[in-house]
Amino acid sequence: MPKIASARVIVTSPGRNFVTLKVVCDDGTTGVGDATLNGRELAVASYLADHVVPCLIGRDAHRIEDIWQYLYKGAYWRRGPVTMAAIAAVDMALWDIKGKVAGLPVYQLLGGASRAGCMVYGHANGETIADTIAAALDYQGQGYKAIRLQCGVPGMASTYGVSKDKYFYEPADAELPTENLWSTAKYLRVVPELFAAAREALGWDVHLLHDVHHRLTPIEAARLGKDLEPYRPFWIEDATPAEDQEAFRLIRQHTTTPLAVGEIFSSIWDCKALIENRLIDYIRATVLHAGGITHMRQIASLADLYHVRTGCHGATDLSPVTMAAALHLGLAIPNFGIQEYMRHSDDTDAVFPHGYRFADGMLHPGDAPGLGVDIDERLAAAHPYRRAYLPVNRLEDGTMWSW
Ligand code: EZ4
Ligand code: CO
Repeated sequence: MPKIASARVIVTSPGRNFVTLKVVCDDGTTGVGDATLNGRELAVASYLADHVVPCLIGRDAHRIEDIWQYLYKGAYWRRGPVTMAAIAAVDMALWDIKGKVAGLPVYQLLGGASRAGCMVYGHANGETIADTIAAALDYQGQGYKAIRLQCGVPGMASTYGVSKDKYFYEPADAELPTENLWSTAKYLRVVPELFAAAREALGWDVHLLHDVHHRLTPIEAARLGKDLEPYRPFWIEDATPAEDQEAFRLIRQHTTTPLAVGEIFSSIWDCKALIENRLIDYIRATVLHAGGITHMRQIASLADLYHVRTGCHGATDLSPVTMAAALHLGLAIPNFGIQEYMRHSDDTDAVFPHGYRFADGMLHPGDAPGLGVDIDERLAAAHPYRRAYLPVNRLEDGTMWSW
């Protein structure tokens, strides 16, 4: 049995910050895990290096479940994004090791492929509706079967999800948080226009998605859901801040537009009531921020009982290690729904050589043993950490709001 000999935390910034755990076994087998928490990276790096790694040395790397329980129950302090990202990194690395030792890709260890590949959605965004439609047509031309649409709000200087670059949206862009302004009234007018224009230009054979990014009240979200119904969106995401889970009952009562939530959830306990009360259709928790493959698989199993499918977060702040782990899990589980795919920059891809491939609107994790992804530590060292924050958001009168 491979014993854990050492583990190191690698912080690198090839275009954006990533925290990666590399676990090394006494037989030389290595595994990688992603521990990136956007804007709070060094907290997880310290949690891992100072508090988790010392407890790993000498353990049997094959005992994934036991190590998960040891780190979760053994810390006394449970849940939370820092803790769960750290546990996730260890968990991903151990699945990577188990796959390499077995000579099998991780999806085979999880039960084998349930489908040909994982349907992904790309991000079409633009300052104007016309710009967003042009970007969406480009994705459609590349074979995407699902596209997220975000556009600027007339009268607002900046909007969530809208970037200058056509393919890369990178919100963590400043040494101190940028201040954005927000107007719900202006926003609620433009989104239905965007969807009407999109159906006109793209037709009905492509899934269209939208991210509200936690900004509406329940009744406003209900309004948006109703207004978008004629255009049959695949989902609206994070319609309201999900710590108020009862809010989703109100939205549900008013609209048949499917609801997705959970990218900032860190455990099955954040998902449980929403799933069991049938208040959502897609759960967006990820292997990275929700405790690794081991815990995310448990969330997906719970969701499956209630016809809730996965729609895992896959923004650029989740490294290629998380993307690979998500694809192995997504390929294997019965209730995979869709996977977000915001392509990484060339610099990021170079630091994290990986085997997953896009074809026909889907990503496939590949058949290399383990996760099929690694970190080039020499290259990583050439990209030192740079502090970077997500923006904050205020209403036009200065009131602090959710970003
Ligand atoms: O704002 O990943 O659906 N994707 C998103 C992302 C999140 C960032 C936060 O780290 O909401 O753009
Ligand atoms: Co989102």
